[in-house]
Amino acid sequence: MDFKKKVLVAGAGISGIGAAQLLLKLGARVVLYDSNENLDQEAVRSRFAPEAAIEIWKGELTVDTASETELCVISPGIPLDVPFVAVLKEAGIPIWSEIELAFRAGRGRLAAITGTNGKTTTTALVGEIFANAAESAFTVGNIGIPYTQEALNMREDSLTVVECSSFQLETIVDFKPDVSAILNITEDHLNRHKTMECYAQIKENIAMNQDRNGTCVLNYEDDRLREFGKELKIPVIFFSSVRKLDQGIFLDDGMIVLKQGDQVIPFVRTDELNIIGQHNYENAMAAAAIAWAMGIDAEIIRRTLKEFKAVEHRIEYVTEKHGVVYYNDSKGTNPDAAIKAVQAMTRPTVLIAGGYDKQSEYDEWIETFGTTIRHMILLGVTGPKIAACAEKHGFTSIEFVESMEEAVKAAAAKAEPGDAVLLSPACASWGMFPNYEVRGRVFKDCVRALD
Ligand code: UMA
Repeated sequence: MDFKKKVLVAGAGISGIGAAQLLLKLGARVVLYDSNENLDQEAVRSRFAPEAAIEIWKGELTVDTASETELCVISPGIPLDVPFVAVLKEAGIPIWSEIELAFRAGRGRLAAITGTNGKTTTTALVGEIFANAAESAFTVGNIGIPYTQEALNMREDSLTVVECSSFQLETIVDFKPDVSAILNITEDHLNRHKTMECYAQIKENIAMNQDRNGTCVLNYEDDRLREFGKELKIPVIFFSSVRKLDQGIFLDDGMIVLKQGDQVIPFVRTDELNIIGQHNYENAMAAAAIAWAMGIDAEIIRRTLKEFKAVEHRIEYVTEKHGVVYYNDSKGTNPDAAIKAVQAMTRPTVLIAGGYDKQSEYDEWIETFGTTIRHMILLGVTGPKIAACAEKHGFTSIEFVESMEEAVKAAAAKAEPGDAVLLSPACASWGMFPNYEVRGRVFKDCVRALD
């Protein structure tokens, strides 16, 4: 692959910087472009060697400037309907996802995981299995480490797992994992992808270049994915947490079991796992199936499943204060993820929710509150919309706050010994925080600062 060309990298966040650094190493001339007029160009420039062949542009992109470039590598957070993308398309410039570039530059074997929920936990779990199985292993992608940042460190014997968001899968071309997985598809990011059909199709792109040497791992309990799997022309491993499958991975009396042909491979009992809730059993099953399809020894998979602890921000235990247990589920960025957190609560719970508006519907989430959620504290622009929806469903114990600090103090005042306080917003963090990780850490800091 010839990278001796002028490449426009769109977006100067961590993906854009990773992509630009990779392209420079491959000999490209790079323009790092960001539409943010207030971008600190000096700070971005300082991420690169002084002699690096890079220009940094910000603001509006015109057809004249765009036409000088031969390829655009786009960051996931940039929607494809923004004006400068139209300029690039008009100039006939190919647009690659940042993961497409990394895939072409990387080496070794690759597992790729997508889904609306559970992908970070499953990716982290597969990453640990790979780290226990191989001398060289990488866990990259939406989980927070740009794939481009690590691509050139990969070797022929490396095992890599990449967490893929729909944003990243929207502009893949030849991206071809050895094993792909789609964990579930429920409503999310409709403000960007417009329809469920479009969102689902983008997720299904993950398997579009695979051939019979590859495998796709799919959730049998997701109607759309079950049909998708039946039509795929490549080997499929289905997983199910609710029924025993003729072929695939499922729960047999609390034991995670894989059946392939006449082979029956028991992995671990669910009570041997450190991650709780049915959705986590699904994540464990998907991870075991992915690792198995990658050729990993069953004993290594078993050992890692038993050792693995919950990832940060996903129903993460923070601390106990005055008999109240605090959980950080900042990764609950959509109603479906937030439902899983409500269902995992075993105590009466004070819920902190609200955030950026992705035009989600909240009815199903509020219907799961039952007797578990006894009070809700709302912050962010979605607060009034969530409150209106909750009141429609007869849930009225609601208060509004302006900041996370205020939310935590209000929750501590409301919670009684024996209760839980759960941050599980059902919304993205954007607008109030740069990302869900910062939101989760601010929450944890506020909790620790309580008397
Ligand atoms: N920008 C533009 N024009 C635009 C929009 C944005 O120039 O129209 C610029 C911004 O000014 C900013 C840069 O793009 O400077 C930000 O790029 P980005 O939003 O792609 O963010 P990165 O820092 O590169 O982080 C991205 C992912 N972010 C998003 O998809 C929004 C991170 O996922 C991911 O961890 C990282 O790449 C490494 O792969 C975060 C996320 O929220 C965690 N993901 C969503 C989710 O999980 O629901 C999809």
